[in-house]
Amino acid sequence: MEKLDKKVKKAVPINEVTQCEATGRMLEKARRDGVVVAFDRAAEMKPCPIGAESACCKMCYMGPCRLNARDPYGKVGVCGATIDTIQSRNLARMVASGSAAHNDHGMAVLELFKGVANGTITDYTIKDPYKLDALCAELELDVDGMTVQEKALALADELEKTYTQTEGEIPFARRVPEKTLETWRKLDIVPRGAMIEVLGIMSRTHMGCDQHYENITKAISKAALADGWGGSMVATELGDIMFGTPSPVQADVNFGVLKEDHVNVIVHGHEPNLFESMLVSVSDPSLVKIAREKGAKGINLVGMCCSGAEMMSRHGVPHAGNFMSTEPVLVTGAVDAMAVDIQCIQQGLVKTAECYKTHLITTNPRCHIEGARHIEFDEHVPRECTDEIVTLAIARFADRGVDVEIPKIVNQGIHGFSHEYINYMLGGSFRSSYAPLNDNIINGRIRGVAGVVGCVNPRVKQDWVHVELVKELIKNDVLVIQTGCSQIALAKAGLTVPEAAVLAGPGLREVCEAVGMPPVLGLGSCVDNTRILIAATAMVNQGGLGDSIADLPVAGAAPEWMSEKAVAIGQYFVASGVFTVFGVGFPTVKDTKFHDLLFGGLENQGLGKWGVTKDPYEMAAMMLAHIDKKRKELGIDKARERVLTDMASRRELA
Ligand code: XCC
Repeated sequence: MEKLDKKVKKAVPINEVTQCEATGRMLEKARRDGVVVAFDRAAEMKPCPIGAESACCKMCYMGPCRLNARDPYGKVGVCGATIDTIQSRNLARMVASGSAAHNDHGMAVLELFKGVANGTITDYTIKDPYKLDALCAELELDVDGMTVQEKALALADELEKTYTQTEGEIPFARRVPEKTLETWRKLDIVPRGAMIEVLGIMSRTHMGCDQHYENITKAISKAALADGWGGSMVATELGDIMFGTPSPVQADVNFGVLKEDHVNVIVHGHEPNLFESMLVSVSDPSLVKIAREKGAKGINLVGMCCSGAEMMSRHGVPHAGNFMSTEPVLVTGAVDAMAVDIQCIQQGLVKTAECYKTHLITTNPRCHIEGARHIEFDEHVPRECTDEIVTLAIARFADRGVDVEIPKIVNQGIHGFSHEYINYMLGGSFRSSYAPLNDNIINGRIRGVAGVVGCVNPRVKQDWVHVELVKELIKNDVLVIQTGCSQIALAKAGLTVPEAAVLAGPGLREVCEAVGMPPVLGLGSCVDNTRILIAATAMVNQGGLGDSIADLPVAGAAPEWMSEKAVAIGQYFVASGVFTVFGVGFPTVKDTKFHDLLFGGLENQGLGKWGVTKDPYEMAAMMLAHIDKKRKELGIDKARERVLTDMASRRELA
């Protein structure tokens, strides 16, 4: 077997870098095989202390300038830029990149949708015409008497404004609770369109332009909201219309979903179109026949990262693991092909794939990787790409030439809780409603709701912060909703099953058992964080919990974040009114004006605020304190004190 030359100098004990047993076992194997993965590279590469706190500026070439985070106002850059200007410009560019990534993804989904509507793309269809009708009605489109295709075109035209409009408000601003929207208008942070907001950030953060952190922060909020209520929301909603709105499905998660006697194909990335087409290819009788002729029992399709989470939530496709497991999964030797599209594709995959003779195939015009084979995916003829990948995988199966070692660990869970399903689950088909959720929050059985989302990051123990935080939250009667790599961490920890209700506090447990739901609801991929915004809006509209999202007893967290998309997501939650806590660290210098604005000032303006801590228990305490503060402001804190001692009311619910 081909091995990497580089030796791991500092082999950190495996139980310190991951809580995922399967990933840990494959790290051991990688070390035996002499293969270096991101966990090892992280141990070798200390984070730059100046960059970690955003105290450096490279917006021009008079520097780069480094300020002293321990004495932030002791120095300025060559141009005179202060620490607040430098940090806010840096954060603005992170948000611009994160928002651009989600908006680009959303635009690709919109293009696909247009093609389906105008008949130029025939391999995909409209699977949820009811949702199409509902969206047209919500956006007040005049579609009376139109065919499904015509309605889809009208909707596509309207939603295109999300990206291209340069004046006014993005279409889904209409969905925002009235008081929240009023606050945005007062602060002038309602996004016009994603392109102009992202372009605006790149322009104003150029050397010598916007040099007031408060004004830059407004632009940050606009670009972030253009992600959450813009591009990401379009991706989720049009994805539902084309591929089906999720409802609960059982799905298997972990490395044990790989099958030694099958051809194993992994799809890793973010856009659903490649994955949907691959699903068709792996079931094609002629390809299955060839696989069988080569000695395989069949073709096994498995997801990873976000498109995996999306496919798992929609169709129950098995999921092998989250971001930090993408290299270790190749160490099994069982992966015959890994097809990737965009975002979170580590370049290190090329070397690891080479070591284990796995085909690593890039498919998207905006993500080629040096050393990887590229087979371009075209929605007009999608099977040309996906069939070719399956054919390569079959050939590799027939001649694997490496040892195969699959950790036999599989965790079953229930996923696919869309907003529509939550509505139905709580209220039933004839009276779909959030009333039972709000009622149980008001009477105190449920203390509040927390969105726990986001990446895994080798700077902290993989999955551990997610799992400990969520256990702590549910123990304290907080209902947890999840997406992305976080959802996979909890699925591996066995918390996405109804039986996990035994780990919840008495109030939440009663509600879960009455409804038959897990205390942790998986909503899908990172663009599906918009389902959380929609759920929060439904809670406001239902009544009894205040007039804006900022009034709700809810909090958010990204305990192991790493990507710029995560920062954009965090900021759109904060700007929507949610207290949002990041783990790992945060790229600002404490006790500076910009930091204080993000971590407190925005809340005084009627928005949410940021928090940061590495410790999951402290994170839970911060979120609970915020939830309790909101309960008090709503005057429902007393109800909770009563309900926890009131056995009669528990029996009544049961
Ligand atoms: Fe983060 Fe989205 Fe990537 Fe996972 S895949 S590492 S952005 S949580 Ni979306």
